[in-house]
Order: sequence, then structure tokens, then C-alpha cells
Amino acid sequence: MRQRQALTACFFGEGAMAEGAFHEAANLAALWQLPVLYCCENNLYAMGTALARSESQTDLCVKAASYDMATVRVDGMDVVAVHEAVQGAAQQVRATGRPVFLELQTYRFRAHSMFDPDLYRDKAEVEAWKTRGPIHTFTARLKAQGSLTEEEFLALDAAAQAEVDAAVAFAEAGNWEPVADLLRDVYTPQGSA
Ligand SMILES: Cc1ncc(C[n+]2csc(CCOP(=O)(O)OP(=O)(O)O)c2C)c(N)n1
Repeated sequence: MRQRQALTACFFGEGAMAEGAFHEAANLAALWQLPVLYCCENNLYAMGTALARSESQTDLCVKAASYDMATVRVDGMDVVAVHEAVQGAAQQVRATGRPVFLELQTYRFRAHSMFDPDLYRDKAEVEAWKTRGPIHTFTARLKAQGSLTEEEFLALDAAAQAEVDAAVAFAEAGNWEPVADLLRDVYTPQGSA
């Protein structure tokens, strides 16, 4: 509406794509020619439910294309391929002012949450996907082309671990929000409902 060159990127899983809200939004984004980049992380399982068990059409690009939207499918385990696909798709959204749907084919190595016993998939399937882990494969690629030494990798790895450790420590040392703040960002003034 502001006629800016900005675009909106939405991230969601293939399970979320099965919800009606996605389909209503996709229809209007295409109809009204909105600059939206839909980034669907297809990791094959909606929590513990396999795509093929819950969807009649398992080709997510076919579904998105039915709203007259351009679609791009990319190997979500390949860092370089993802970078190029996102750049290209974002350029297309900006150039056409129309939505683009990006399917990033990926996988979740761990259980969905601490309450998930992870009994709905083969251990062998998980192990096979792990060999395609993006940190592992991208590191190997950089080393093979001489852009990264083992020492540099270890330093980067330690820095990333330190950043996560600091974030966890910060969160654990934080205070709970006061109950009085619960309605702070609610539009309706207190007592008027
Ligand atoms: C509107 C809504 N419907 C249902 C749920 C319950 N729910 C939580 S996670 C989930 C599955 C999400 O699947 P996906 O988008 O593939 O994400 P992933 O399992 O890969 O994290 C569902 C149905 C919810 N949180 N919100």
C-alpha cells in the first residue's frame, strides 16, 4: 500500500501449509498481487505426522501453483542452493510485485519437542538425512575448495557455541514478566470490554 520496494517473507512448515489459513492467504496474495515470499520448510513431518499420511497432494509446489503463483523447489540442505534460490525468488517478487512460493526440502534431526518419543520414523531414515546435514556438507565443501582450514572451522564452531551458551545463560538469569504487564500491548483499554 505504501508503494515501497519491500517484500514480506513468511516462514512455515509443510504441516502449517495444510491449514485453511495458508490457502486463504495464498489466494488473496496472488489475486491482489502482493509482494510475498512464501518460504515453506518441508521437513516431511508435521510434528509426528508424515506428509503422505495427512495430505492427498504431497507435491507442495503443485498446491501453491493452483493459486496462480510462481513456485521454486530447492534442496534445503544445500546452503549455497538456498542462498541462490532465495535471491532469485526475492528478485522475482520485487520485479513482478507478485507472490512466489519457495519449497525448501529439509529434515529435522531431533524429536519435535522434549515430549516427542520420535517413534514415527525409522532411525535409518534419520541417519541417512544426517549425512546431508548442511553444516557438515558446507564445511566439507569450503575445506575442499581451500576456503576454510580445520583451525578456522574449530574457531567458528567455538564462537557459535559460546554465543548459544551466553544466550541460554541470559535467558535463565532473566526475571519473569510481572503479571501486571500481561495486558500492556493489548489495544483495548482495560475495563472497556
Ligand atoms: C492454528 C494451529 N493449528 C494447529 C496447531 C497444532 N500444531 C502445533 S505444531 C503442528 C504441526 C506443525 O507442522 P509443521 O508446520 O510441519 O512444523 P514442524 O512439525 O516441522 O515443526 C500443529 C498441527 C497450532 N499450533 N496452531
